[in-house]
Amino acid sequence: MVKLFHSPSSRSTGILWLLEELEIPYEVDLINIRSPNGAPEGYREIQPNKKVPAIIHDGSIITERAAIVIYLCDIFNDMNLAPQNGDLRRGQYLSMLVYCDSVMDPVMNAKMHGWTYRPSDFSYGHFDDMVKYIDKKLSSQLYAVGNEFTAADTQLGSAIHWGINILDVLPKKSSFMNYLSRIMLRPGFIRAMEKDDAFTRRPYSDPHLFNYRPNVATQYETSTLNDFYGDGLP
Ligand SMILES: N[C@@H](CCC(=O)N[C@@H](CS)C(=O)NCC(=O)O)C(=O)O
Repeated sequence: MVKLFHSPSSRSTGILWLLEELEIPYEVDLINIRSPNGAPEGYREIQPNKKVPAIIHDGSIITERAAIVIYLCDIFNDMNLAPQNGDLRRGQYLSMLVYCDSVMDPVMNAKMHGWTYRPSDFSYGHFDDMVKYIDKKLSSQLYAVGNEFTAADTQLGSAIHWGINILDVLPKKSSFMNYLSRIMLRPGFIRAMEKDDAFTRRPYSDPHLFNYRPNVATQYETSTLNDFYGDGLP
């Protein structure tokens, strides 16, 4: 059984979405990253920076979103969400997964916080280069890797969803909006949003007694995507 360490409406939501797309059983342990001191200190044993997501599977702890996606899809690929070694798309798939975390995420945050820096000084470069690259890609293909949905779309889709619908930092380019309308209507995305919505109304684990709470993911109240986004649904 996979256990996901998760905080609702955060970077771990993309992994929750992936788990829904994979259609595998999983448990969720809610981690309160938003308390004044962040996640409980004991959680550092799972994630060294006390960040979500993290997963435990078969006694292994896996951290970092790209690594979690690669790990899960290499083991659970019944839904065919990850091009395997030998598939010409494998390189694009891996590159996009890492690009989402190591370029898109930091440049969007730098932009949001109004940082000025020399793009050549930082590995993630310039926000505008990222926008041009992703716009070009999504103008010529339907998904992150060609015209078929892959696990990379749970990460690219999450980044674009956050960038447009939550942080309002990405331009509403037609390539981005069309892509969002494709991915946000997926049953896996809708289920993940419904669960996340229900999680926001659940009490967290006692921060002083960090423990594993099994099966909370299977007990959730239902809501609709419209309830979640209101009029903001693209
Ligand atoms: N490098 C990590 C970053 C994860 C991350 O930034 N998580 C945020 C969630 S939005 C977090 O847990 N922040 C809490 C904190 O830093 O205290 C990954 O890609 O998995």
